[in-house]
Amino acid sequence: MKSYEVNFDGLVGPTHNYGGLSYGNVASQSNSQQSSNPKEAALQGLAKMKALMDMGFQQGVLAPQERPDVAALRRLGFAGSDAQVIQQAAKEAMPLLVASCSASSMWVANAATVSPSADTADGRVHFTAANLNCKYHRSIEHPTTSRVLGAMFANPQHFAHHAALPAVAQFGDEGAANHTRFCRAYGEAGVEFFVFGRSAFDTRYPAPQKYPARQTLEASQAVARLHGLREEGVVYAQQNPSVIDQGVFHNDVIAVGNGEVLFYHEDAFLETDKMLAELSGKLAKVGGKFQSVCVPRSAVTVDDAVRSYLFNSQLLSRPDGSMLLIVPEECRSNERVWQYLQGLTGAGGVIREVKVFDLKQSMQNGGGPACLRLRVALNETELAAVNPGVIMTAPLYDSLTHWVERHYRDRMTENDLADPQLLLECRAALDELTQILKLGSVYPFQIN
Ligand code: SUG
Repeated sequence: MKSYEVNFDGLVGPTHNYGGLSYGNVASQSNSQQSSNPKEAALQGLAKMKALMDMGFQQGVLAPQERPDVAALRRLGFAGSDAQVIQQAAKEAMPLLVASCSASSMWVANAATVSPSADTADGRVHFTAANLNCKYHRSIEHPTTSRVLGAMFANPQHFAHHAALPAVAQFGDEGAANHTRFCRAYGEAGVEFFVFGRSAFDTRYPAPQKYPARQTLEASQAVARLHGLREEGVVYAQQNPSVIDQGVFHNDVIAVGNGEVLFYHEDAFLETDKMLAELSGKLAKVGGKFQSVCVPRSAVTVDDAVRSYLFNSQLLSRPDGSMLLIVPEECRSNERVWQYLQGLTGAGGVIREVKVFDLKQSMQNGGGPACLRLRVALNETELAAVNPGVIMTAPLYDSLTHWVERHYRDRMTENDLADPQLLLECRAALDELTQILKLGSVYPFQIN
């Protein structure tokens, strides 16, 4: 049976702004308070989806969330009508209003961890929504994420959904951004690679000194258990704490894998050789031949990687077995990174081509091409069971583009977030979106 990797991209929501909310994420911190352009952000994301679809890849779309999250503000003690809640928060606690307005659900690599059916004990595709418990503005995403994923992958015969892990730092889980799957073919059993930043219960593991490690070993292990993965099909590795302290807040900022290939920076992991041997051994047991492409620090520094997002790229398989790398424009403007990429694609190895996309609106909050997509490997039968409303087609692209043109503002600052009218605009837009994507009622304003 045919199988595919389907990339579901997060549609940027109408409140996209630069809130400076993510300590440890260099771009989020350094662009704090700049004015943003939600319309441009959404169109940049849609252009990437359309381009990948036109290249022949399977592409889907994941809906944004209701923001401002008035219910979240009410839980923090703000009361009255929706407009009063927003105005009171703006007056007394602007950072909380900003957090409740973040469009951060666009970075769907953090929406969930997904295990394809070939890896799981019950032969279903498993999803665990990420609790994103390290940052308040992200911790409020998972209830809606779960409803949206449930509406996209609704058939219980093929899809199993798990609620987010307990919402404490010891089970901090950031979803697919710290998870990679290696395989010979998408429909065959593979090896799932979980990368954590610290252990919550075992003090023998080192931890970063400056910035938080968002993913714990215990969270990754819990996800593997929930999904029914075999021990032989799982590898755990620790991220190098010193790169977290240099701004690598998720592993997908310093490594990306696809098929049998891991593309990574020399400083990405601890005990790299042991980890590579384990990946290679376990992949061999399911018939695969592991290949690693290491980028030496002499060619690209960790700082270059963080600024250019070289590794936050999408590594995609082409029909002839070679691979294509989708990188952000920032890679072309970094001389060392661009030179490295020229050498890489010219060397006759597995990565043959680089395509550049302008995703500046998202990049300025630390979200590159890989952050914007959630990968779901599906066989033909499973793909046919996905809600067809969320699979990208030329007409859907046109509808979504017009929808953005009609509903989005082209400038957003803190003052705009305090405007109660914004909530009404967002709800009107999202209500229409659920009809375009055939999601049913998934937002708090639709179900309460
Ligand atoms: O969680 N930025 C996101 C970026 C997530 C990127 N995802 C992956 N690497 N997979 C974060 O730090 C910034 C929001 C703000 O500051 O307004 C933010 O949430």
